[in-house]
Amino acid sequence: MATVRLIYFDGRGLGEGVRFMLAACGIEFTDIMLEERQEYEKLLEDGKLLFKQVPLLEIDGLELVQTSAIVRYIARKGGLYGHSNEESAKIDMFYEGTRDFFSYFLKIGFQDPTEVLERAKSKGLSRYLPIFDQALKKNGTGFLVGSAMSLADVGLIEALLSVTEYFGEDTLSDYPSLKAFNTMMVSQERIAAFLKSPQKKGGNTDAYVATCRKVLELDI
Ligand SMILES: N[C@@H](CCC(=O)N[C@@H](CS)C(=O)NCC(=O)O)C(=O)O
Repeated sequence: MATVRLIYFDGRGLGEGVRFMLAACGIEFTDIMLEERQEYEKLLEDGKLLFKQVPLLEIDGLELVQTSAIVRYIARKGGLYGHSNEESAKIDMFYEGTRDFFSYFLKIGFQDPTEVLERAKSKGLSRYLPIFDQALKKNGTGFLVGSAMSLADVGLIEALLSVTEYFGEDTLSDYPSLKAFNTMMVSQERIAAFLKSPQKKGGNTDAYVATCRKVLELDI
């Protein structure tokens, strides 16, 4: 089988959702972690980055960019995109909600972590935890859409793991459906294996932030 390569950084960022989806679909992949500006420039010269941005996923002879397009490709390939157009649309809605939720955590280290986490708590947790808890309760299958795991669930567990990592497991105490979802998802065989693997990245370190700034010449 051809090698699947994810070109990103040695950190979570936008790459982490791609890693989660590859793992959930049982697709082995190699993490290519950018460290130097020249590596990024070479990708540009080779015409691999349509919008001059990473993540880039090389899979099935394709060079995919734009995180949402990447995870949807993986979801369709792995059967995690519902069983009808209607289900796929609902999965999209929930998945985009998980991205808005998760985006609070992306800024850690690029902005003052205390302020980022305060904002995540006051704006993010207060909005999204009740919504996802109610959605799970209403669907009643343990999953967000239909009766099987989908892209939406993988997006949600990625966000929830950051919630419990930064704010503690007790944060979910008032949300029984979310709490049960969290327990169920982390014990799914492929997700459990991924969480223990070195491909699961830790929180944003100073080194990760510095590398992103250097390679992409960021002014944030
Ligand atoms: N909409 C794009 C955004 C990708 C993006 O902003 N990537 C950053 C790294 S996390 C990047 O490559 N920035 C370089 C630039 O925009 O010049 C996606 O979802 O993939």
